[in-house]
Formats: sequence, C-alpha cells, structure tokens
Amino acid sequence: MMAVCGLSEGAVFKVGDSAGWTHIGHVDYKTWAATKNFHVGDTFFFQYNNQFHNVVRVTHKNFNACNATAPYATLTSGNDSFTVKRGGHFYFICSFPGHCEAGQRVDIRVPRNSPLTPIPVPSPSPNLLPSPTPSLSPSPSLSPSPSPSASDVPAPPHNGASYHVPSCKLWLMSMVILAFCAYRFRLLGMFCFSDQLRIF
Ligand SMILES: [Cu+2]
Repeated sequence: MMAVCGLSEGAVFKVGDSAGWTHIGHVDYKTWAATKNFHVGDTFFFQYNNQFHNVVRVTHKNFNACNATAPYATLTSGNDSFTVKRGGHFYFICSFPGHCEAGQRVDIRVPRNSPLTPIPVPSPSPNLLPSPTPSLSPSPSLSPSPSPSASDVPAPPHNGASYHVPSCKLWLMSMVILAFCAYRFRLLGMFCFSDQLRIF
C-alpha cells in the first residue's frame, strides 16, 4: 500500500499512502511519517496531479514558514521519486498558494545510523558457509558407531558355546562307537572261543 520493498535496495514509500501528495482531505503527513521506519537508501514516491501541486524540498526554517523561494530542489512531474542517501531530516512542501499552510508538507526523518536492512543480509550467507564444518562432525559420529560393532567382540563366548556342543556330540559318538566296537570284538571273541571249543 505505502511501502513496497525493494530487497537489494531501500524500501519505497508512497508519501501519503493511497491519498498521495495533496492538500485535500487533510492528510496528516506528520503522522504518516511518524508511523514508518525509514532507512538510508529508501525512496520516497510523490504521486499527485501536477496541474495543482508540486514537490519542493526546502530548509527546516522554510518548511516551518511554508516558504518555497529558496528550494534545494523542485519536482513537478506528478510521479516523483526521491532517494535518501544519508541520514537526517528532509523537508518537502507544495508551493502552490495555500497548500503548505493547509497541511501539504512533510518532514521525513531518516536515522543517521540506519544502514539498509539488506546490507546485513549478505553477511549471514558467509555464516552459512561455516555450517559445512558441522556437517563434518557427523563423520566423527560415524567413527564411534563402528566401535559398538567392536563391542560385539564379546560374541566369541557364543562361539565357544557352539564349539562345546559339537565336542560333546563327538565324545558321545566316539563312546557309542567304542561301545559298539567292544561289543563286536566280544562277539568275535565268543565266536573264536566257540570255534576253539568246536575244534577242541
Ligand atoms: Cu499542492
């Protein structure tokens, strides 16, 4: 409505907002200016019918006296822009008879230490560059993760147990085989004995 933001440059303020630059309707330009935050680099746009108005930049003294005889500048196009390049007060009046007295004047105060808001914006981006370093931290976090796998080393006890079982089975099997062999040999011995008996 009144302030159109230019991101890389200053904001653009339409003086008087929708009312524009006029002496009709009792636009309170003092209140208009008081409700805005101006910065160096901002642009002020004066829109008016140039058949009935103009924009004259004057001194503080001439602003108070509605005196346009020694202006800094006079703008008459009806669509005039004024960009503020430093802090301080900027006084504008309309020089048409009776208009300034009727309230068509504005005191635009721009704080001296008010750099354009966009200026700090680029500095954060360098701050974003260091962020990659935190991304490096994850890699150390990854190195600890392998260590838990090392903690899995206690698994050997598991393996030992698994070894125990086959050894038991082996022992049992060997015992069975031994018993079987002993039985077989005994049978053989009996046969031999019986043969010997038969022989005898
Ligand atoms: Cu006027």
